[in-house]
Amino acid sequence: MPKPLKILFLASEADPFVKVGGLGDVAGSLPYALRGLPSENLDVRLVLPFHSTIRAEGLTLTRETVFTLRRDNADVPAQVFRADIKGLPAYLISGAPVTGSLKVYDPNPNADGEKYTFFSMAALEMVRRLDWRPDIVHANDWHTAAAIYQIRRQQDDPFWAGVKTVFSVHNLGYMGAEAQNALRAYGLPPIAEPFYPEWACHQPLPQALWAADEIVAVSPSYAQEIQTPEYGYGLETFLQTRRATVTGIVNGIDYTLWDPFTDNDLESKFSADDLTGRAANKAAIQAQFGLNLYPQAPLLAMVTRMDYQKGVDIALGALRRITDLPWTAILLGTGNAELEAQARALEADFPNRIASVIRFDAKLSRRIYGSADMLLMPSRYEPCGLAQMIGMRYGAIPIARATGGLRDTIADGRTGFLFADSSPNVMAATLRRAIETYGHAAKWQTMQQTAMFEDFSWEKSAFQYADLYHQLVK
Ligand code: NHF
Repeated sequence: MPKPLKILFLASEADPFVKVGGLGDVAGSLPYALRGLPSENLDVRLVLPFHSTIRAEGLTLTRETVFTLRRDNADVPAQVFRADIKGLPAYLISGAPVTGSLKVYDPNPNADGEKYTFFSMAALEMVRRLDWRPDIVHANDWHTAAAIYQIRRQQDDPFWAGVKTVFSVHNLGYMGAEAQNALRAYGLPPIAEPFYPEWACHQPLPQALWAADEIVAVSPSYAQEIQTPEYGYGLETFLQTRRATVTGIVNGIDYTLWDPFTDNDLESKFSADDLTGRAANKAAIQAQFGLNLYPQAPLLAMVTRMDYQKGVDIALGALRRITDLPWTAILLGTGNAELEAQARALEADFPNRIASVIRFDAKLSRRIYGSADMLLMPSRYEPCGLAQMIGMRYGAIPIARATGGLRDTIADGRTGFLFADSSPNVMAATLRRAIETYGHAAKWQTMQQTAMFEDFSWEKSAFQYADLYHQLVK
Protein backbone atom coordinates (compact mmCIF):
# COMPACT_ATOMS: atom_id res chain seq x y z
CA MET A 1 0.00 0.00 0.00
CA PRO A 2 1.54 3.37 -0.96
CA LYS A 3 2.13 6.01 1.70
CA PRO A 4 -1.00 8.07 2.57
CA LEU A 5 -1.01 11.46 0.88
CA LYS A 6 -2.92 14.65 1.56
CA ILE A 7 -4.05 16.41 -1.62
CA LEU A 8 -5.44 19.93 -1.63
CA PHE A 9 -7.49 20.34 -4.82
CA LEU A 10 -8.26 23.94 -5.85
CA ALA A 11 -10.77 24.96 -8.50
CA SER A 12 -13.02 27.85 -9.43
CA GLU A 13 -16.05 25.56 -9.90
CA ALA A 14 -17.09 22.00 -9.07
CA ASP A 15 -20.32 20.13 -9.57
CA PRO A 16 -22.65 19.84 -7.62
CA PHE A 17 -21.75 23.06 -5.76
CA VAL A 18 -21.46 25.16 -8.86
CA LYS A 19 -20.95 24.34 -12.52
CA VAL A 20 -20.48 26.65 -15.47
CA GLY A 21 -18.38 24.56 -17.86
CA GLY A 22 -16.22 21.47 -18.31
CA LEU A 23 -13.92 22.39 -15.43
CA GLY A 24 -16.93 22.07 -13.12
CA ASP A 25 -17.50 18.52 -14.35
CA VAL A 26 -13.86 17.61 -13.83
CA ALA A 27 -13.50 19.18 -10.37
CA GLY A 28 -16.83 17.61 -9.43
CA SER A 29 -15.67 14.12 -10.41
CA LEU A 30 -11.91 13.72 -10.13
CA PRO A 31 -11.62 14.34 -6.34
CA TYR A 32 -14.30 11.68 -5.75
CA ALA A 33 -12.67 9.29 -8.18
CA LEU A 34 -9.33 9.74 -6.39
CA ARG A 35 -10.84 9.14 -2.95
CA GLY A 36 -12.57 6.12 -4.42
CA LEU A 37 -9.25 4.35 -5.08
CA PRO A 38 -8.68 2.75 -1.66
CA SER A 39 -5.38 1.23 -2.78
CA GLU A 40 -4.00 4.72 -3.43
CA ASN A 41 -4.51 6.11 0.06
CA LEU A 42 -5.35 9.68 -0.96
CA ASP A 43 -7.02 12.17 1.39
CA VAL A 44 -8.26 14.60 -1.26
CA ARG A 45 -9.94 17.81 -0.14
CA LEU A 46 -11.64 20.28 -2.42
CA VAL A 47 -11.51 24.07 -2.01
CA LEU A 48 -13.86 26.43 -3.83
CA PRO A 49 -14.78 30.09 -3.57
CA PHE A 50 -18.10 30.47 -1.74
CA HIS A 51 -19.65 32.01 -4.89
CA SER A 52 -22.85 33.93 -4.42
CA THR A 53 -24.47 31.40 -6.77
CA ILE A 54 -23.75 28.50 -4.37
CA ARG A 55 -26.94 27.91 -2.46
CA ALA A 56 -26.43 27.31 1.22
CA GLU A 57 -29.74 25.44 1.54
CA GLY A 58 -29.16 21.73 1.32
CA LEU A 59 -25.57 22.06 2.54
CA THR A 60 -24.50 21.28 6.07
CA LEU A 61 -22.10 24.10 6.73
CA THR A 62 -19.68 24.38 9.60
CA ARG A 63 -17.53 27.42 10.15
CA GLU A 64 -13.88 26.33 10.20
CA THR A 65 -11.77 29.43 10.60
CA VAL A 66 -11.55 33.18 10.01
CA PHE A 67 -8.44 35.22 9.30
CA THR A 68 -7.25 38.22 7.32
CA LEU A 69 -5.00 38.50 4.29
CA ARG A 70 -2.68 41.43 3.74
CA ARG A 71 -3.52 43.39 0.59
CA ASP A 72 -1.30 46.46 0.11
CA ASN A 73 -1.78 48.37 3.35
CA ALA A 74 -5.11 46.87 4.35
CA ASP A 75 -6.35 43.58 5.80
CA VAL A 76 -9.01 41.62 3.91
CA PRO A 77 -11.10 39.28 6.12
CA ALA A 78 -11.69 35.69 4.96
CA GLN A 79 -14.08 33.09 6.36
CA VAL A 80 -13.86 29.38 5.68
CA PHE A 81 -16.81 27.00 5.81
CA ARG A 82 -16.79 23.25 5.43
CA ALA A 83 -19.54 21.47 3.53
CA ASP A 84 -18.81 17.80 2.90
CA ILE A 85 -20.76 16.13 0.14
CA LYS A 86 -20.84 12.33 -0.24
CA GLY A 87 -17.75 11.88 1.89
CA LEU A 88 -15.61 14.49 0.16
CA PRO A 89 -14.34 17.20 2.52
CA ALA A 90 -15.00 20.51 0.77
CA TYR A 91 -14.03 23.97 1.96
CA LEU A 92 -15.78 27.11 0.78
CA ILE A 93 -13.91 30.38 1.14
CA SER A 94 -15.79 33.61 1.54
CA GLY A 95 -14.75 37.24 1.76
CA ALA A 96 -15.57 40.55 0.12
CA PRO A 97 -13.78 39.79 -3.21
CA VAL A 98 -15.92 36.64 -3.56
CA THR A 99 -19.28 37.88 -2.28
CA GLY A 100 -18.94 41.14 -4.21
CA SER A 101 -18.96 39.28 -7.52
CA LEU A 102 -22.29 38.02 -8.85
CA LYS A 103 -21.01 35.40 -11.27
CA VAL A 104 -18.45 32.61 -11.14
CA TYR A 105 -16.75 34.30 -14.10
CA ASP A 106 -17.48 37.96 -13.66
CA PRO A 107 -18.12 40.14 -16.71
CA ASN A 108 -15.81 42.66 -15.04
CA PRO A 109 -12.32 41.18 -15.48
CA ASN A 110 -10.84 43.16 -12.59
CA ALA A 111 -13.39 41.69 -10.22
CA ASP A 112 -12.32 38.20 -11.30
CA GLY A 113 -8.64 39.07 -10.90
CA GLU A 114 -9.32 40.24 -7.35
CA LYS A 115 -11.60 37.33 -6.46
CA TYR A 116 -9.34 34.54 -7.63
CA THR A 117 -6.12 36.03 -6.28
CA PHE A 118 -7.80 36.44 -2.90
CA PHE A 119 -9.15 32.89 -3.14
CA SER A 120 -5.79 31.35 -4.07
CA MET A 121 -3.98 33.10 -1.23
CA ALA A 122 -6.75 32.34 1.25
CA ALA A 123 -6.72 28.63 0.37
CA LEU A 124 -3.06 28.47 1.39
CA GLU A 125 -3.57 30.44 4.59
CA MET A 126 -6.56 28.21 5.41
CA VAL A 127 -4.56 24.97 5.53
CA ARG A 128 -1.94 26.60 7.70
CA ARG A 129 -4.65 27.76 10.15
CA LEU A 130 -6.21 24.30 10.14
CA ASP A 131 -2.78 22.76 10.53
CA TRP A 132 -3.51 20.43 7.62
CA ARG A 133 -0.26 20.37 5.69
CA PRO A 134 -0.85 18.94 2.21
CA ASP A 135 1.70 16.75 0.46
CA ILE A 136 0.42 17.97 -2.89
CA VAL A 137 -1.43 21.09 -3.96
CA HIS A 138 -3.26 20.51 -7.23
CA ALA A 139 -4.56 23.70 -8.90
CA ASN A 140 -6.60 24.09 -12.07
CA ASP A 141 -6.41 26.85 -14.69
CA TRP A 142 -5.50 30.50 -14.13
CA HIS A 143 -8.01 31.08 -11.33
CA THR A 144 -6.01 29.06 -8.82
CA ALA A 145 -2.57 29.44 -10.42
CA ALA A 146 -1.36 32.05 -7.91
CA ALA A 147 -1.39 29.38 -5.18
CA ILE A 148 1.18 27.33 -7.10
CA TYR A 149 3.44 30.32 -7.61
CA GLN A 150 3.17 31.33 -3.96
CA ILE A 151 4.13 27.86 -2.74
CA ARG A 152 7.23 27.93 -4.89
CA ARG A 153 8.12 31.35 -3.46
CA GLN A 154 7.70 30.06 0.09
CA GLN A 155 9.98 27.07 0.01
CA ASP A 156 11.95 28.61 2.92
CA ASP A 157 8.88 28.44 5.10
CA PRO A 158 8.86 25.12 7.03
CA PHE A 159 5.12 24.69 6.39
CA TRP A 160 5.53 24.83 2.61
CA ALA A 161 9.04 23.43 2.22
CA GLY A 162 8.84 20.22 0.22
CA VAL A 163 5.13 20.54 -0.62
CA LYS A 164 4.76 19.46 -4.26
CA THR A 165 2.52 21.11 -6.82
CA VAL A 166 0.51 19.93 -9.82
CA PHE A 167 -1.04 22.40 -12.23
CA SER A 168 -3.72 21.20 -14.66
CA VAL A 169 -4.22 23.15 -17.87
CA HIS A 170 -7.83 22.90 -19.02
CA ASN A 171 -7.52 25.84 -21.38
CA LEU A 172 -4.27 27.67 -22.10
CA GLY A 173 -6.21 30.43 -23.85
CA TYR A 174 -7.22 32.04 -20.57
CA MET A 175 -4.16 33.25 -18.66
CA GLY A 176 -5.67 35.62 -16.13
CA ALA A 177 -4.28 38.88 -17.53
CA GLU A 178 -6.90 40.68 -15.46
CA ALA A 179 -5.26 39.54 -12.20
CA GLN A 180 -2.03 41.51 -12.62
CA ASN A 181 -2.90 44.31 -10.22
CA ALA A 182 -4.32 41.97 -7.61
CA LEU A 183 -1.20 39.77 -7.73
CA ARG A 184 0.96 42.77 -7.00
CA ALA A 185 -1.36 43.95 -4.23
CA TYR A 186 -1.21 40.55 -2.50
CA GLY A 187 2.59 40.60 -2.68
CA LEU A 188 3.26 38.38 -5.69
CA PRO A 189 5.98 39.89 -7.90
CA PRO A 190 6.38 39.18 -11.62
CA ILE A 191 8.73 36.30 -12.41
CA ALA A 192 11.97 36.70 -14.32
CA GLU A 193 11.80 34.01 -17.00
CA PRO A 194 13.97 34.50 -20.09
CA PHE A 195 11.89 32.12 -22.21
CA TYR A 196 8.73 34.16 -21.60
CA PRO A 197 7.52 37.28 -23.35
CA GLU A 198 7.41 40.20 -20.88
CA TRP A 199 3.59 40.13 -20.50
CA ALA A 200 3.58 36.51 -19.39
CA CYS A 201 5.80 37.21 -16.37
CA HIS A 202 2.93 39.19 -14.79
CA GLN A 203 0.10 36.72 -15.33
CA PRO A 204 -0.98 33.88 -13.05
CA LEU A 205 -1.22 30.98 -15.52
CA PRO A 206 2.31 31.45 -16.91
CA GLN A 207 3.57 31.90 -13.34
CA ALA A 208 2.09 28.54 -12.37
CA LEU A 209 3.54 26.87 -15.47
CA TRP A 210 6.91 28.18 -14.32
CA ALA A 211 6.45 27.21 -10.67
CA ALA A 212 4.60 23.86 -10.74
CA ASP A 213 6.47 20.63 -10.13
CA GLU A 214 4.27 18.92 -12.69
CA ILE A 215 2.10 20.33 -15.48
CA VAL A 216 -0.84 18.23 -16.63
CA ALA A 217 -2.71 19.00 -19.82
CA VAL A 218 -6.14 17.38 -19.99
CA SER A 219 -5.19 15.09 -22.88
CA PRO A 220 -1.90 13.71 -24.22
CA SER A 221 -2.37 15.45 -27.59
CA TYR A 222 -3.03 18.80 -25.93
CA ALA A 223 0.13 18.31 -23.85
CA GLN A 224 2.07 18.13 -27.13
CA GLU A 225 0.10 20.87 -28.87
CA ILE A 226 0.76 23.53 -26.22
CA GLN A 227 4.45 23.12 -26.98
CA THR A 228 3.88 24.34 -30.56
CA PRO A 229 3.41 27.89 -31.91
CA GLU A 230 -0.08 27.04 -33.21
CA TYR A 231 -1.47 26.29 -29.74
CA GLY A 232 1.15 27.66 -27.32
CA TYR A 233 0.03 31.33 -27.15
CA GLY A 234 3.68 32.43 -27.04
CA LEU A 235 4.55 30.10 -24.14
CA GLU A 236 5.61 27.20 -26.35
CA THR A 237 9.36 27.88 -26.16
CA PHE A 238 9.20 27.86 -22.39
CA LEU A 239 7.00 24.77 -22.31
CA GLN A 240 9.51 22.97 -24.50
CA THR A 241 12.15 23.61 -21.82
CA ARG A 242 9.79 21.88 -19.36
CA ARG A 243 8.78 19.01 -21.61
CA ALA A 244 9.94 16.38 -19.11
CA THR A 245 7.39 17.67 -16.60
CA VAL A 246 4.46 18.16 -18.99
CA THR A 247 2.13 15.18 -19.20
CA GLY A 248 -1.33 14.63 -20.62
CA ILE A 249 -4.11 12.85 -18.74
CA VAL A 250 -7.41 12.64 -20.49
CA ASN A 251 -10.55 13.53 -18.49
CA GLY A 252 -13.30 11.03 -17.87
CA ILE A 253 -17.05 11.32 -17.55
CA ASP A 254 -19.17 10.28 -14.60
CA TYR A 255 -20.83 7.03 -15.66
CA THR A 256 -23.50 7.34 -12.98
CA LEU A 257 -24.59 10.72 -14.37
CA TRP A 258 -24.30 9.80 -18.05
CA ASP A 259 -26.06 6.56 -18.79
CA PRO A 260 -28.76 6.25 -21.50
CA PHE A 261 -30.18 3.23 -19.66
CA THR A 262 -31.09 5.27 -16.56
CA ASP A 263 -31.39 8.82 -17.94
CA ASN A 264 -34.79 10.14 -16.88
CA ASP A 265 -34.61 13.05 -19.30
CA LEU A 266 -34.93 10.69 -22.28
CA GLU A 267 -38.36 9.85 -23.70
CA SER A 268 -37.07 6.30 -24.25
CA LYS A 269 -34.12 4.81 -22.41
CA PHE A 270 -31.83 2.43 -24.26
CA SER A 271 -28.53 0.57 -24.08
CA ALA A 272 -25.85 -0.68 -26.45
CA ASP A 273 -27.60 -4.05 -26.59
CA ASP A 274 -30.89 -2.53 -27.67
CA LEU A 275 -30.78 0.82 -29.43
CA THR A 276 -34.42 0.91 -30.49
CA GLY A 277 -35.33 3.65 -27.98
CA ARG A 278 -33.19 6.10 -29.95
CA ALA A 279 -35.68 6.19 -32.84
CA ALA A 280 -38.50 7.40 -30.57
CA ASN A 281 -36.21 10.01 -29.02
CA LYS A 282 -35.27 11.25 -32.47
CA ALA A 283 -38.88 11.40 -33.64
CA ALA A 284 -39.77 13.43 -30.53
CA ILE A 285 -37.00 15.98 -31.13
CA GLN A 286 -37.78 16.25 -34.84
CA ALA A 287 -41.47 16.79 -34.13
CA GLN A 288 -40.84 19.35 -31.37
CA PHE A 289 -38.55 21.46 -33.56
CA GLY A 290 -40.40 21.03 -36.85
CA LEU A 291 -37.60 19.05 -38.48
CA ASN A 292 -39.87 17.18 -40.83
CA LEU A 293 -38.31 17.26 -44.26
CA TYR A 294 -36.61 13.85 -44.16
CA PRO A 295 -37.90 11.71 -41.29
CA GLN A 296 -35.40 8.91 -42.06
CA ALA A 297 -32.48 11.27 -42.56
CA PRO A 298 -29.66 11.39 -40.00
CA LEU A 299 -30.07 13.93 -37.24
CA LEU A 300 -26.91 16.02 -36.90
CA ALA A 301 -26.39 17.92 -33.66
CA MET A 302 -24.15 20.38 -31.93
CA VAL A 303 -24.29 21.01 -28.18
CA THR A 304 -21.80 23.73 -27.42
CA ARG A 305 -20.74 27.03 -26.01
CA MET A 306 -21.12 29.29 -29.08
CA ASP A 307 -17.50 30.25 -29.41
CA TYR A 308 -14.94 30.42 -32.21
CA GLN A 309 -12.84 27.92 -30.23
CA LYS A 310 -15.61 25.40 -30.80
CA GLY A 311 -15.66 25.99 -34.58
CA VAL A 312 -19.38 26.84 -34.69
CA ASP A 313 -18.76 28.90 -37.84
CA ILE A 314 -16.98 25.95 -39.45
CA ALA A 315 -19.93 23.67 -38.75
CA LEU A 316 -22.44 26.19 -40.10
CA GLY A 317 -20.37 26.62 -43.26
CA ALA A 318 -20.07 22.85 -43.70
CA LEU A 319 -23.84 22.35 -43.36
CA ARG A 320 -24.45 24.95 -46.06
CA ARG A 321 -22.19 22.95 -48.38
CA ILE A 322 -24.08 19.66 -48.05
CA THR A 323 -27.67 20.72 -48.54
CA ASP A 324 -27.88 18.35 -51.52
CA LEU A 325 -27.90 15.44 -49.03
CA PRO A 326 -30.80 14.38 -46.81
CA TRP A 327 -30.24 15.34 -43.15
CA THR A 328 -31.75 17.42 -40.37
CA ALA A 329 -29.83 19.25 -37.66
CA ILE A 330 -30.25 20.77 -34.23
CA LEU A 331 -27.82 23.26 -32.70
CA LEU A 332 -28.02 24.03 -28.98
CA GLY A 333 -25.98 26.64 -27.15
CA THR A 334 -25.39 30.28 -26.28
CA GLY A 335 -22.43 32.60 -26.29
CA ASN A 336 -20.92 34.81 -28.95
CA ALA A 337 -23.63 37.06 -30.45
CA GLU A 338 -22.18 36.87 -33.98
CA LEU A 339 -22.22 33.07 -33.97
CA GLU A 340 -25.71 33.00 -32.49
CA ALA A 341 -26.83 35.24 -35.37
CA GLN A 342 -25.15 32.97 -37.94
CA ALA A 343 -26.91 29.95 -36.44
CA ARG A 344 -30.27 31.73 -36.54
CA ALA A 345 -29.63 32.75 -40.16
CA LEU A 346 -29.02 29.13 -41.14
CA GLU A 347 -32.29 28.13 -39.50
CA ALA A 348 -34.08 30.94 -41.33
CA ASP A 349 -32.70 29.69 -44.65
CA PHE A 350 -33.64 26.03 -44.00
CA PRO A 351 -36.44 26.14 -41.41
CA ASN A 352 -37.62 22.57 -41.69
CA ARG A 353 -34.13 21.14 -41.70
CA ILE A 354 -32.31 23.08 -39.02
CA ALA A 355 -33.29 24.19 -35.54
CA SER A 356 -31.00 26.67 -33.79
CA VAL A 357 -31.91 26.65 -30.12
CA ILE A 358 -30.06 29.55 -28.56
CA ARG A 359 -30.15 28.82 -24.86
CA PHE A 360 -28.57 26.75 -22.11
CA ASP A 361 -30.80 23.71 -21.60
CA ALA A 362 -29.35 20.74 -19.73
CA LYS A 363 -32.41 18.53 -20.27
CA LEU A 364 -32.54 19.20 -24.00
CA SER A 365 -28.81 18.48 -24.26
CA ARG A 366 -29.42 15.00 -22.81
CA ARG A 367 -32.31 14.43 -25.21
CA ILE A 368 -30.03 15.42 -28.08
CA TYR A 369 -27.28 13.01 -27.00
CA GLY A 370 -29.92 10.29 -26.80
CA SER A 371 -31.36 10.93 -30.25
CA ALA A 372 -28.81 12.50 -32.60
CA ASP A 373 -27.02 10.25 -35.04
CA MET A 374 -23.99 12.51 -35.28
CA LEU A 375 -22.47 15.05 -32.94
CA LEU A 376 -20.48 17.84 -34.60
CA MET A 377 -17.31 19.06 -32.84
CA PRO A 378 -15.12 20.99 -35.29
CA SER A 379 -13.12 22.70 -32.51
CA ARG A 380 -10.18 24.91 -33.46
CA TYR A 381 -8.61 23.58 -30.27
CA GLU A 382 -10.01 21.24 -27.64
CA PRO A 383 -7.95 20.53 -24.54
CA CYS A 384 -10.05 17.46 -23.79
CA GLY A 385 -13.70 17.88 -24.65
CA LEU A 386 -16.44 16.08 -22.75
CA ALA A 387 -19.35 16.18 -25.22
CA GLN A 388 -17.74 13.66 -27.57
CA MET A 389 -17.39 11.16 -24.71
CA ILE A 390 -20.99 11.71 -23.64
CA GLY A 391 -22.10 11.46 -27.28
CA MET A 392 -20.29 8.16 -27.72
CA ARG A 393 -21.77 6.81 -24.49
CA TYR A 394 -25.22 7.65 -25.91
CA GLY A 395 -24.53 6.32 -29.42
CA ALA A 396 -24.22 9.74 -31.11
CA ILE A 397 -21.22 9.39 -33.40
CA PRO A 398 -18.80 12.35 -33.17
CA ILE A 399 -17.67 14.16 -36.32
CA ALA A 400 -14.72 16.08 -34.97
CA ARG A 401 -11.55 17.91 -35.74
CA ALA A 402 -8.48 15.83 -34.91
CA THR A 403 -7.18 18.05 -32.15
CA GLY A 404 -6.43 17.66 -28.43
CA GLY A 405 -8.69 15.31 -26.56
CA LEU A 406 -10.93 14.77 -29.60
CA ARG A 407 -8.07 13.09 -31.36
CA ASP A 408 -7.22 11.01 -28.28
CA THR A 409 -10.73 9.73 -27.60
CA ILE A 410 -12.21 9.18 -31.08
CA ALA A 411 -11.03 6.45 -33.45
CA ASP A 412 -11.64 7.55 -37.05
CA GLY A 413 -13.94 5.16 -38.89
CA ARG A 414 -14.45 3.03 -35.75
CA THR A 415 -16.09 5.28 -33.13
CA GLY A 416 -16.35 8.54 -35.07
CA PHE A 417 -15.03 10.59 -37.98
CA LEU A 418 -12.02 12.90 -37.72
CA PHE A 419 -10.72 15.61 -40.02
CA ALA A 420 -7.55 17.67 -39.88
CA ASP A 421 -8.18 21.17 -41.22
CA SER A 422 -10.27 23.94 -39.66
CA SER A 423 -12.17 24.41 -42.88
CA PRO A 424 -15.85 24.13 -43.78
CA ASN A 425 -14.90 22.33 -47.01
CA VAL A 426 -12.94 19.65 -45.23
CA MET A 427 -15.65 19.24 -42.63
CA ALA A 428 -18.28 19.02 -45.38
CA ALA A 429 -16.29 16.23 -47.04
CA THR A 430 -16.12 14.39 -43.72
CA LEU A 431 -19.86 14.79 -43.22
CA ARG A 432 -20.40 13.29 -46.66
CA ARG A 433 -18.25 10.33 -45.61
CA ALA A 434 -20.25 9.93 -42.39
CA ILE A 435 -23.63 10.23 -44.10
CA GLU A 436 -22.55 7.64 -46.63
CA THR A 437 -21.66 5.24 -43.81
CA TYR A 438 -24.96 6.01 -42.08
CA GLY A 439 -26.65 4.59 -45.17
CA HIS A 440 -25.22 1.17 -44.26
CA ALA A 441 -27.40 0.46 -41.25
CA ALA A 442 -25.51 -2.57 -39.92
CA LYS A 443 -22.15 -0.84 -40.22
CA TRP A 444 -23.50 2.24 -38.50
CA GLN A 445 -24.92 0.25 -35.64
CA THR A 446 -21.60 -1.50 -35.12
CA MET A 447 -19.94 1.91 -34.88
CA GLN A 448 -22.50 3.07 -32.35
CA GLN A 449 -22.04 -0.02 -30.22
CA THR A 450 -18.26 0.19 -30.39
CA ALA A 451 -18.46 3.82 -29.29
CA MET A 452 -20.86 2.96 -26.47
CA PHE A 453 -18.56 0.23 -25.15
CA GLU A 454 -15.51 2.53 -24.94
CA ASP A 455 -14.34 3.13 -21.38
CA PHE A 456 -14.27 6.82 -20.50
CA SER A 457 -14.85 6.30 -16.79
CA TRP A 458 -12.92 8.48 -14.35
CA GLU A 459 -11.24 5.57 -12.65
CA LYS A 460 -8.61 5.10 -15.36
CA SER A 461 -7.61 8.78 -15.32
CA ALA A 462 -7.72 8.93 -11.53
CA PHE A 463 -5.14 6.12 -11.35
CA GLN A 464 -2.86 8.16 -13.60
CA TYR A 465 -3.18 11.21 -11.34
CA ALA A 466 -2.60 9.02 -8.28
CA ASP A 467 0.59 7.64 -9.85
CA LEU A 468 1.77 11.15 -10.57
CA TYR A 469 1.18 12.26 -6.97
CA HIS A 470 3.06 9.26 -5.59
CA GLN A 471 5.96 9.79 -8.01
CA LEU A 472 6.22 13.43 -6.98
CA VAL A 473 6.66 12.75 -3.28
CA LYS A 474 9.08 9.86 -3.77
O1 NHF B 1 -12.76 19.28 -21.54
C1 NHF B 1 -12.33 20.34 -18.85
C2 NHF B 1 -12.58 21.18 -20.09
C3 NHF B 1 -12.11 20.50 -21.38
O2 NHF B 1 -11.82 20.82 -23.72
C4 NHF B 1 -12.42 21.36 -22.57
C5 NHF B 1 -12.09 22.79 -22.38
C6 NHF B 1 -12.11 23.33 -20.99
O3 NHF B 1 -11.91 23.54 -23.34
O4 NHF B 1 -10.99 19.92 -18.75
O5 NHF B 1 -11.89 22.38 -19.94
